[in-house]
Amino acid sequence: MDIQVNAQEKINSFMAGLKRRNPGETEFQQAVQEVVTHIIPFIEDKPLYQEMQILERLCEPDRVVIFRVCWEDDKGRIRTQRGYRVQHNNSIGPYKGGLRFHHSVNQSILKFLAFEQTFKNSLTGLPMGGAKGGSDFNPKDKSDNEVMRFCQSFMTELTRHIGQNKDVPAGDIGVGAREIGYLFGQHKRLSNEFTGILTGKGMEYGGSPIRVEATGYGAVYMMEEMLKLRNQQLEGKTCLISGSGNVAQYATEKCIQLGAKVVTMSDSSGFMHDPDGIDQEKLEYIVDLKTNRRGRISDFAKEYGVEFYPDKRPWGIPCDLAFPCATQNELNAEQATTLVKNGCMGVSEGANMPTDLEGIRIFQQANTLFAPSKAANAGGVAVSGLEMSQNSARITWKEEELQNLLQGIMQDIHESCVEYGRESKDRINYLKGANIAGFTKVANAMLAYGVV
Ligand code: NDP
Ligand code: 2IT
Repeated sequence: MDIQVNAQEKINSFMAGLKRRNPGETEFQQAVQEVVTHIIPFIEDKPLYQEMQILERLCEPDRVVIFRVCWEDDKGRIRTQRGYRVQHNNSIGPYKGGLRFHHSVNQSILKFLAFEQTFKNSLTGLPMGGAKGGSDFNPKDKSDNEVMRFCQSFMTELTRHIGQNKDVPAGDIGVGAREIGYLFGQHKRLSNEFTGILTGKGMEYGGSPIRVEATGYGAVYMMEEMLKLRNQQLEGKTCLISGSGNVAQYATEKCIQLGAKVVTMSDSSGFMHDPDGIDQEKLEYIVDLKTNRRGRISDFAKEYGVEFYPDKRPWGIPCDLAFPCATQNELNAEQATTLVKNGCMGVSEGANMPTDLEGIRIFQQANTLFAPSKAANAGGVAVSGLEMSQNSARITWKEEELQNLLQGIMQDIHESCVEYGRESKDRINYLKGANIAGFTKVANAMLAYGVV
């Protein structure tokens, strides 16, 4: 009891200091809170971590680079955007993490993502540190030429900060195959070198098989592993998926392949409900609509005569399983309560931090299977790590090999969560497990380096 009170006081005091030093950065504060809630009690009886201020150091990014990005739009007007790269921690490998282009991007969001990435990358078992970057540039209403000019300007500065052994960015919201191509092309031109400085590249120029599919597939593999422990399987389950971008598309595909029924997808304008379930043909329509035609999910609802709910999220539809795959804080306590009430037995987070702190509490109280993003969506960066290995060796592995590696990595992550997160025979706190397993490897590397 005393130990618990003591730990709670330490958490409160730690968070008060963090909030003071990072004012207004609510997403960063939220991500840290989610982690220290488990790490502070874990290090209670480990004085070395405390003396060496490992947790304090882990909550301060190695550096935050902020830069101006100027570009010219199709009307000849000069536009000014802000670019970022948050290099959070490189104790176990080069900085690694995606780039996000979205009008909402700010320092708080990128610091939370880089912080999370450090734990996630550690969980994969591969040698990668944590980083994140991006810009408040919105590629959605821009022409291909505008996106190209923006990417070239962005890379002209970013190029100073990255390198195959230093920092290897990839995609995230608003950064897909098109943007990676423009970014890689500009880096190649500036450096006069062909090196693996980005992942998620096209197959013609150093990409890896199944990188596109990896995040969504991985989130479903994680769910499959959790269900197995309860003698359940995906087959026959009704699933809600939010988002309709890269992660949502391939989570849907894997659900379909494993015999589950996906009845919703969404975008920033609302969600559609297809009670018959999205089949492979409908999914192909959605992939083309969202990726190539850059359309809206409401267009799918019109085309297939299903209901579209403007400005709403899908969590009120009864389901067995939920996969939030759009963005942070898209699932709150009220929506979590509705999901539990409607019989939802599992949640696997394809997006980063989609469930807020209160929502997580509701799932944990109800003993809902809950795979937090740093574990559930780690398949994407894991295959990015494998892309780096292939680039270093200048070879491409076979697709089948990568499929097996991805599945194996997700199984290992699940096992680590169970090892560190088991609270009783039938209760596993996957968030606690992921936090402690992710922390331990990075922390021990930091101890080895001394005070740096
Ligand atoms: P995409 O840009 O391909 O798709 C994003 C999807 O989310 C779109 O449907 C978009 O709708 C929707 N969305 C974005 N912002 C909002 C918002 N504020 N409110 C409602 N909907 C929104 O991105 P990804 O699929 O790559 O990324 C989705 C999530 O997965 C993010 O949290 C990302 O960090 C995470 N992730 C991605 C990985 C990857 O490999 N790509 C790896 C691990 C995690 P619209 O079309 O209207 O913009
Ligand atoms: O959040 C993430 O893990 C990603 N956007 C993928 C990062 C990567 O380097 O592949």
